[in-house]
Amino acid sequence: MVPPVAPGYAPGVDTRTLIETTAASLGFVHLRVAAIPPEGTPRMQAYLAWLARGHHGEMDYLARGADVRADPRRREPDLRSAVVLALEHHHRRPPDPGGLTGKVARYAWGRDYHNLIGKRLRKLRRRLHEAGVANWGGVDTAPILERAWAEAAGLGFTGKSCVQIVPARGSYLLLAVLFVDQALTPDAPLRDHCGRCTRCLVACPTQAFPGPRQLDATRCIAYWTIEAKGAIPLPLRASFGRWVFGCDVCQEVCPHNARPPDPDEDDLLPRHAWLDLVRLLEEPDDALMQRFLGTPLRRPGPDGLRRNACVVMGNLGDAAAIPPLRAAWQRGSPLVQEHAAWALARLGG
Ligand code: B12
Ligand code: SF4
Ligand code: SF4
Repeated sequence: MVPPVAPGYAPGVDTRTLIETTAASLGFVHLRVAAIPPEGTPRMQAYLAWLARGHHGEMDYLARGADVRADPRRREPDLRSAVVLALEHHHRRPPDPGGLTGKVARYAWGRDYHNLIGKRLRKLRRRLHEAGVANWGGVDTAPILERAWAEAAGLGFTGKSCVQIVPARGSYLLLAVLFVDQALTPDAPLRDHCGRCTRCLVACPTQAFPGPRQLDATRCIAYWTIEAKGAIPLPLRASFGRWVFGCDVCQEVCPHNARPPDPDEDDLLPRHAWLDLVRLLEEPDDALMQRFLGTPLRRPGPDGLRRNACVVMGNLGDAAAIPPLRAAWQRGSPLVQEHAAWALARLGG
């Protein structure tokens, strides 16, 4: 249940307090503020270098809206401050059901955060408009470099794994950014808390980090199982292990995530922490998409999910996967057929 929006805006309440009370009433757990610097978005050079290296792969949408991403004032000239908000999704993984099942990254266990946070953000924006505060922002899909703003606002520090980490709370965060037309009191950025640790860089199953705070998405399991439409490169498949959607390895090994998980928030209950791989292969498209309605699991589409399921089945080394893989190889789409053939070859089937 989302609590109601904060009661009426009392004259004399400063804008930061209004934003903080409203955001807290909407369930945002973290909030920090950065001033928009004269030169625009922080870390923009690192972002452009990342694009130039082709580390975004097929995610062409990231190259679009570059002018607004570089400076949100190109969209709304009066914007002065960035308000960075976050929810936590630090949940306990349900026990391994065993058999032919695959793992899902934590952020995708429940309701799609685009909807969940988007709804809360719309309420916050409406409240600010009522109070005469012009604003613009979004969650994930707008051309906003969210982690760069989170770093500048001191919401977290940038781990060597690229993720934003709140000291003592961890990195299982979902971010949103709201720009406002007022000069709010900014927060100070945090210092680096990684020190000499390199666990994430070493643990990444596909060696997707060319260096600290650099990620080649074209090697990342999250990229291939969620974003990419085509065939997963052969040399990477065996490294995917049991990850059928997303990957949490670089976060699971991080000492900042060692605290006990939170009780589950209603909307992010771990409904889909493990997926039945045979069901993914056999369920008709409509039923599959209906089952995952309102969750991030719809993003790869039915054949993307089946492609991922074939890879995990190939990795499980269980002969029970051979009959469903054969069926997929006989009647699946060309993408699914090719991944089923790979898995069958790996299982000796
Ligand atoms: C594209 C994308 C991806 C791609 C590429 C990820 C990447 N590392 O760039 C893929 C599909 C691989 C992906 C994976 C994941 N993603 Co993603 N993704 C995005 C998206 C849409 C854009 C990110 C982007 O612009 N990347 C380009 C790179 C260059 O930028 P960046 O890492 O974000 O920016 C930092 C670096 O430039 C860094 N930097 C560069 N040089 C230097 C040098 C120094 C010294 C320092 C300190 C910093 C630094 O500073 C910037 C600020 O931190 C954002 C949402 C958004 N609009 O921002 C979500 C987002 C980053 N993803 C998110 C999540 C949850 C994930 C996954 C955890 C999902 C999963 N479990 O499978 C993984 C994590 C992988 C990882 N280790 O980063 C969250 C991150 C939450 C957090 N705590 O950080 C975001 C913010 C979505 C959200 N609204 O919550 N993602
Ligand atoms: S999400 Fe997984 S594959 Fe991607 S960088 Fe982190 S550990 Fe590597
Ligand atoms: S695992 Fe270590 S190096 Fe990686 S982000 Fe966490 S503290 Fe930093």
